[in-house]
Amino acid sequence: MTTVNIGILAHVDAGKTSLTERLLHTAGVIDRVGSVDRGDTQTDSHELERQRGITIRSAVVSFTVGDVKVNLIDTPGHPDFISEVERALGVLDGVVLVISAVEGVQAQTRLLMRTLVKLRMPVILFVNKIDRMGARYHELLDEIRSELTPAVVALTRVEGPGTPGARAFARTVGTDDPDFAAELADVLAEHGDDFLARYLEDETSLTAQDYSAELARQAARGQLYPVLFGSAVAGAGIDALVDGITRLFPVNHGGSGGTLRGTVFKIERGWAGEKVAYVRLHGGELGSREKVSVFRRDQHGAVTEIPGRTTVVEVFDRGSAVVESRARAGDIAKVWGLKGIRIGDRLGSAEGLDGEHLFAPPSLETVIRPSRPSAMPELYDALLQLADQDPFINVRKDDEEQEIAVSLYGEVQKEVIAATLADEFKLDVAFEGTRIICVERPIGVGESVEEIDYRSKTFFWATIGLRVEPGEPGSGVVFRRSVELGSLPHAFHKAVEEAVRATLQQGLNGWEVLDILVTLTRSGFASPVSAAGDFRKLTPLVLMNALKQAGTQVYEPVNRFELEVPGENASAALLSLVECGATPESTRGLGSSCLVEGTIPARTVQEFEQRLPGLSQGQGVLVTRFHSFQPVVGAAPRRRRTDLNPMDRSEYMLRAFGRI
Ligand SMILES: Nc1nc2c(ncn2[C@@H]2O[C@H](COP(=O)(O)OP(=O)(O)OP(=O)(O)O)[C@@H](O)[C@H]2O)c(=O)[nH]1
Ligand SMILES: [Mg+2]
Repeated sequence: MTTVNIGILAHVDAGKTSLTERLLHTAGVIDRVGSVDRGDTQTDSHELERQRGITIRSAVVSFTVGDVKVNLIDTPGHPDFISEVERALGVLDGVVLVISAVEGVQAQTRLLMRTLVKLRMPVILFVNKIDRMGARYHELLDEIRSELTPAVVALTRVEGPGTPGARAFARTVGTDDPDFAAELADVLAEHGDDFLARYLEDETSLTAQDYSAELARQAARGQLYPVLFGSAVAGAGIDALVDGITRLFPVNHGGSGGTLRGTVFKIERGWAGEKVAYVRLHGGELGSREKVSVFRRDQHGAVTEIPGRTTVVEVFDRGSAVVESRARAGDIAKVWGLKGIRIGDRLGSAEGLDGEHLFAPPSLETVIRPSRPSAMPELYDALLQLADQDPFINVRKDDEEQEIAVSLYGEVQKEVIAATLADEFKLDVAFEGTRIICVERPIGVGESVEEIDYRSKTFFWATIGLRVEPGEPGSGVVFRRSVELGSLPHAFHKAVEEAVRATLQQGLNGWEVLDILVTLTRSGFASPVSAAGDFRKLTPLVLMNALKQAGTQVYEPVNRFELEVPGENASAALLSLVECGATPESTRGLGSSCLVEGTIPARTVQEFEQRLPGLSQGQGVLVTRFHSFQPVVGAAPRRRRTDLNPMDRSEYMLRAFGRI
């Protein structure tokens, strides 16, 4: 049996979950089509998803067509949960990108399609909701060509769009659709030289099978995007979609040779609170009670290998059910027994750990407090468990201030975190507003030295000199030494480097310091009294002194935005954007709406979002994503008045011991 792993992606409410349900029904996995509106679908299985009628976490289901097993990942469409989409994209063979036949191409659709094109991912575009009033066919195809990609061909035609009885029919070469062959040949010619040559030589010699084979070849390479129309709710056009999924995407033949290579893309808690990892196998095999190496990149960029052993390995079998079995290349497996497992880990091989993020990380953060102050440890523990499922929330704890902060994409995600803490952990929490995450960069050069003082009683048995200066843009933190090699034992050197990186989490204004070059200019130790701890504790003091001399500039995040509003509201929207500090760069008509693109400071996105329904009769759609950092003009925002950075802590200790 062959396997294909597909993802269903789209903007919010396009019908991904409804389509998943319909596919499961068509494949005979479920007897009755569940409904998002009733809250009884297979993939929106969490209480919160059912209450809200939106998908929050991606979910895996499986069905079989002929001898092809299809593992399907239903993803959330709301931009606050884009990290779920990112993780799914790393394990897919193909994507069904859903577009509503009524609402058409949305800003989120453009963002997703751009990413899919960049990844060269095979994509089928499925235009859903042809049964709804206002559904379009030719106009929508034009919209797809101009807004997404010209490399498309419609494989279905529609009768009665916009009516409950709308039906979709597969277009075939050489029948009652005389234009189809010419239209298909035209798009196939772009990437099919041999095909084009044969077409030009004698087009009548090409059979329907020739067209179909060339179409499958180009679709599987992400060179051509077939468009299918249908309705998830009414069941129209689904057979053609199933046919496309099994014929147009590259399938895995399940060879079991080679070394184990797997990607962990989802973590769940089992009944007893144990971790269950969802793993896509790219190579090799994995079974129950087997030893496995887990590879991970730590926060300092080093790859670590952690030994583990599986207890149970299950593969998807029909629907969301799983059966215990050996997982083979191409499979998606649920793996029990790997205790410390995290999202993004690799099994068997470190290959693929270098992957860059496809979408920007969250640019907002908030402090969370439990309503019962004594529940801080429980809250921290609960958030760490949530971070296993979504590491982007990046839980941070300040012990001295008894504060916990998390990173966020937006307000809906915040509400979901609060509801999850209440439902699953019985914790009531309050948030301390949402603020943007800034960064600091050094603006000059600074240097500082602390020597072991043999005459007076030295507090730290370590000599450290550090110089800081601006690094290359995008270089993060670069640490190097100018002191001669071998002068400092490895353990001490490592302690300095680790302390440098930890200290730079909070610069002069409390923000992470980036694009900085730190050089170890002096070092010394007193044998045998010096210990790594001396270096670890003294480094923050020296580094922060150097940083103070260098000075830092605080940068705030700026997002790119795409705003779609009804034409008549465009000027009001533009005015409001400018009031929010945005820079609109282009404006163009899109049917009866207007599309504005530009940049907006992340700090005003929320304010603009609140204004938008009022100035667009609830019809405006705004999508923003991180673009760059820009220097903050005027007073630099400090992370928290209460934050004691490591420098202050060391200084405090030294004062306490009478050293300064
Ligand atoms: N008329 C009609 N309504 C549909 C169709 N497909 C989905 N819907 C409705 O559209 C709404 C959203 O459907 P979902 O399946 O939850 O959409 P989704 O893309 O999974 O949404 P998120 O996961 O929250 O992004 C529901 O009210 C569905 O009943 C369709 O083909 N025709
Ligand atoms: Mg959904």
